[in-house]
Amino acid sequence: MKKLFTIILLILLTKGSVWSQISQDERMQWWREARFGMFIHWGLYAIPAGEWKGQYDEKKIGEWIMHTYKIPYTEYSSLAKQFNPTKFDVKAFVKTAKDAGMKYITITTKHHDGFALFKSKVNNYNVVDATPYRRDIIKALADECHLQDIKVCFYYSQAQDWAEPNGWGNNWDNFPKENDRNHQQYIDDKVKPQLTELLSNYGEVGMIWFDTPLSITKEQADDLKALVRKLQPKCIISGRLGGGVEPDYQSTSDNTVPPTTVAGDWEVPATLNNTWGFKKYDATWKSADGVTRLLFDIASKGGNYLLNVGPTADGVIPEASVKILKQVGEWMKINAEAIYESKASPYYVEFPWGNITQKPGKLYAGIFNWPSEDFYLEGLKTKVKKMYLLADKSKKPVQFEAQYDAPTNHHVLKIKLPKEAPDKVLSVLVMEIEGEAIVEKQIIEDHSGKINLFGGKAKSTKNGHPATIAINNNGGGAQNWKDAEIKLEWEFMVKTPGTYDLEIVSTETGAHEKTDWTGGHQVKLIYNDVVKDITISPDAKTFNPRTLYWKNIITKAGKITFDKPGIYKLKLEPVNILQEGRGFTFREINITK
Ligand code: JFZ
Repeated sequence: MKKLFTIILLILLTKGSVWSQISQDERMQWWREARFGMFIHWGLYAIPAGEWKGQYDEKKIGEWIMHTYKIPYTEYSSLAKQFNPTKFDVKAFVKTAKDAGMKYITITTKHHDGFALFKSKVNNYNVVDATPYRRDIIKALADECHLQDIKVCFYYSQAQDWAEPNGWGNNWDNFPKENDRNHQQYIDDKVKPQLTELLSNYGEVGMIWFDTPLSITKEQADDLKALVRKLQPKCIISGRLGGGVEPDYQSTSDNTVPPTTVAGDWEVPATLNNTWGFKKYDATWKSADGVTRLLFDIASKGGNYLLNVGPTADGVIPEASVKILKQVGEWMKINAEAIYESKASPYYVEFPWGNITQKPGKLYAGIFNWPSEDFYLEGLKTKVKKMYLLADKSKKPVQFEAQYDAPTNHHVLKIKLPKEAPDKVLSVLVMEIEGEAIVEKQIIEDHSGKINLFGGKAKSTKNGHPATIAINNNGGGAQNWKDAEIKLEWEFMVKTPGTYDLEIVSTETGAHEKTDWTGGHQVKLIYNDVVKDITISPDAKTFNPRTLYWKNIITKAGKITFDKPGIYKLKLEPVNILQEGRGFTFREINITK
């Protein structure tokens, strides 16, 4: 008997440590499979809705209104007396997310203004204690999500808190100077107790979405991570924890989609218009088509899409948002197989026609630029057994011809698509493949006579040693390339001799409300014995459907001639990179027939 008791005691004692330890893959599994979630920014800021004492600003995000107009806490907090979202229908919120095909909801439990949408015993600046509404919105949402089997996740601003003298960010009230504040006191008195409430009182929480970790130290971040792990080991920690402490995944800059596949777990937080919190005059809605294409593109690069709604003060998700998400949901009803549980494309760079997601044994080519004639997929070494359109329930085979050019060791699939695309937004062509998808590394002229020298595919060196330029600014170009010592070189295959057009592409970047671009950089393009001196100038601007806000800037660089088929090299060597702004936001060189 005594032995049995000892065994039971041991099991109970180890439960907290052993059974609660789950692997990173187990923790991330639901999130990786989900691919698509709803962000909700809701709070007192929905009352002014972008206007303060007759002041408006198109370029300022709604949830920052207290900061934008330096509204004293005493004045701003009085908004709580007006917060009474009587039209709030939590079932409608969850239905909107589920109908769009979203698998998780991340709601602001406390944003930078310090106001909590949940009952907090440690701070009465919250929806239950400080408003006529008096109900715990987070509890309502958490219960409904659990009931409807959709993950509930909590955004929590762990540093900025404009209601707190020891929080970060409020430099307009009579608070201590930032450097004299006791940030640790703020974390101990509000952040950790409220995170404990959120992770103790609302059932299983899918994720804590931390944000703007202003000068959060490593110790503070470690502390917050340990607290989440202790209270709910399965709960995911988002990318903006801070302190250089490893979160469970990375967050891109807002509305920023990388131009390539990106390894690991990452997520794009994005708006449906130009604000997170509701603004009564922001009608800059993205199109459902654009959002659907971004959903596919982000998944094709291995990421998740966290798409935002900003409910009004009376608790309603704007009709325009609901409409867009409903249309995305219509597309998902037919094509979700290409999104859920999908992995990134086997290719590194996106295609002009769309992109590719994959699952074991299948590639899903998502085409938003439907070809008027034969469709070509170049560089896939893997044998394709069958092709069909995902929208075609009968899986009628799509005819294709696998071509192989021995001299260049180049594989081309020539595909006979139907004249009309099954879905003008984005049509998915399924390719059943034999084994793993393997693609050629060599850069080869494609069937249309285009050679794409993408920045990320160059060999980059400084004084002969490997050097890197990060190709991941908002528009997909180089991030702050200011070192003129770094040189790029590509090797590529030309199939058709002749004279081609040469253009250098750089990108806009910066806050989407005020994008910027710096030209005037001087570079040399060197190929064979030809040297071209080019000044980066805005000869043309093109819309990039992946970035929506940040355009591609085209610099015409004249012609380039190849006398015979074969392997060529081209070098881009900066002569002078202007140091102001964000440097040379180089993206790629295109050589086109
Ligand atoms: C932050 C918040 O300030 C904002 O109100 C909203 O909640 C958004 C989702 O997150 O804004 C950011 C944070 C980080 C970047 C951009 C905006 N970033 O890293 O580029």
